[in-house]
Amino acid sequence: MNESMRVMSERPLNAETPKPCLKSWITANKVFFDRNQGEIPEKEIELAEWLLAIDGEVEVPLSIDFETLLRMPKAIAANTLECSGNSRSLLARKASGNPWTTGGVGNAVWGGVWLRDLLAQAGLAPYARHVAFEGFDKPLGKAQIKFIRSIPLEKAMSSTLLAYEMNGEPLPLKHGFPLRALALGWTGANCVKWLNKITVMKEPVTGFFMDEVYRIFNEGQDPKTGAVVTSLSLKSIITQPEVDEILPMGSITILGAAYAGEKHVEKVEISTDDGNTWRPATFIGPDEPFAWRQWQYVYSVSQPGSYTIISRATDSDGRQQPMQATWNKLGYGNNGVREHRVTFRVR
Ligand SMILES: Nc1nc2c(c(=O)[nH]1)N[C@H]1C(S)=C(S)[C@@H](COP(=O)(O)O)O[C@H]1N2
Ligand SMILES: [Mo]
Repeated sequence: MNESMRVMSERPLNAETPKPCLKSWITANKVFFDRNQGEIPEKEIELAEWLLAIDGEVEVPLSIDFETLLRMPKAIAANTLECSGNSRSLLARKASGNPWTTGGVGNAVWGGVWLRDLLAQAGLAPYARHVAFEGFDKPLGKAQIKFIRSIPLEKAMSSTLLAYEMNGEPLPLKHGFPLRALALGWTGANCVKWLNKITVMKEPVTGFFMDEVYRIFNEGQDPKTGAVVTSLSLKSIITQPEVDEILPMGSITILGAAYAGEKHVEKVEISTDDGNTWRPATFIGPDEPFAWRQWQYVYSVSQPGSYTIISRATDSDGRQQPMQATWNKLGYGNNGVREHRVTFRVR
């Protein structure tokens, strides 16, 4: 696909997946959104020079080379990766951060090894509770703060992949070559790229990227007291038609995707009257844990004019996507039905 990415900043590189590419279940590597806090390494590291260190609250610290990783049993998982701030710019009340529309997301099939297999090799010490990840990208800005993040041990042991492959290709340079963490179903911030250091800890790691950002807090609230952003929120997006598209009268195929992080999307409904009445959309294609589901709905329009459609997802716990997002200072997790409405014209 020749669609071009919507670049929000060049250095660091932050760019959205092109809208038309959100219609495919797989998001191709070359159009997969980019989110960086620091500098993307200039070129691919020599695999012979790369080592993954595992230490901290372990019985035996390890140093793993790439060959060893490749010889371990391979794990494959589909996973929709979304930046915590995706859809931020669609919020009615402005929030600071990159002005993502709907393209701070993509879905891929990832190949690698389960983190639990490596942790089992190292052996967990009695006080092991958290797992911190560090990559070798260089920080930008005066403060030179490294992007270091930790996740709770339960997540590390249950559903965290260390991926060296993305959609059947070696992990591309800008997506973390040669290895990245993927806390399946959790936002991008929990998925450290260019991974070369894993530290098992008693407490969560501290620092700017854990305590000041990627937390849900309000104006005047101390960020540290806000909840850490983990699982993606339940959300549906309309990928066709596009906002302000002009279409001929007749049958209009509405397309979209829905995702729920660690939960399963059970149902997607469409409303053309701002939520007074809802009709079920039909799912199409794969239904995999941690991955989005595509849906369609055929809408017959026999009069020219302006039309607004909204979509609403329901998860396996019966929870519904909210009509309006809950605002927070950094605009994370915008999954509001109304914020994602699409208005188009028929002539
Ligand atoms: N080492 C490192 N890992 C990182 C980041 C980073 O800046 N450095 N950004 C994170 C954020 S906020 C997101 S949303 C995802 C984006 O992954 P992608 O660029 O492969 O889409 O990577 C995460 N992992
Ligand atoms: Mo992110």
